[in-house]
Amino acid sequence: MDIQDLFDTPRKIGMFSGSVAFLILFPAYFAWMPLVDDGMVSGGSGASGDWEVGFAETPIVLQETQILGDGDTHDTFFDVASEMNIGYIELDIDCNDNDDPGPGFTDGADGVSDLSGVEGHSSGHIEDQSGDGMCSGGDSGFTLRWDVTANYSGANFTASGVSESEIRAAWNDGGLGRGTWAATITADISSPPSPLGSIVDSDEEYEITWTAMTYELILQPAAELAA
Ligand SMILES: [Ca+2]
Ligand SMILES: [Ca+2]
Repeated sequence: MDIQDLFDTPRKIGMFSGSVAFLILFPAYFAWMPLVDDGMVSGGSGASGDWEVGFAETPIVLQETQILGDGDTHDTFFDVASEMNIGYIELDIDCNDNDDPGPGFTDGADGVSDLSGVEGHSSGHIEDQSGDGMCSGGDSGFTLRWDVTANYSGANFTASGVSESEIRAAWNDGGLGRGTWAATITADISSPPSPLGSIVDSDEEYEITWTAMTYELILQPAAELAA
């Protein structure tokens, strides 16, 4: 067989070209594969290293307003069901008593939670809390907060010498915090001690805000940022 027989039809030329391509690509493929196995190409999840850790937050908010007289109570409920991790749950009560002329006789509020309907209640850091505060405007009243993910702040940080799976194990809510968060708010109305007192001020408006801060963990190898 001479060289003419190798290339005497277009089909034989095509087969020869395909063989050449295979001879070049095959060694290249096997030279590259060990890099993937070592985690040098794709960065396997088991590799330790430096990571930029961030939290992409999405708040779930429920707000209601209640007008309450002295000693009145109001039960408020917040049903939480999230596919994402829950960083924290917050209950904020705001009020601003401007009914009384002059200083003094400022109204107040107090509240106590009932977390018996929450997954993880009393198993760790999801414990009932109470609070109180004056209705002096701005960020007055009181705020209760529970970290569902332990030590959650939402602030970015750099983790050194740990694997991706170790970070993901440390930053998740463990499936806790789902269920019905409840609290009872009680109004404390103060008015001048005169027959007209209750006409001057007999109630207060309370703004009740529940927030579930959910998040997605964002991990980037620190080396890639520096490059
Ligand atoms: Ca008052
Ligand atoms: Ca008032």
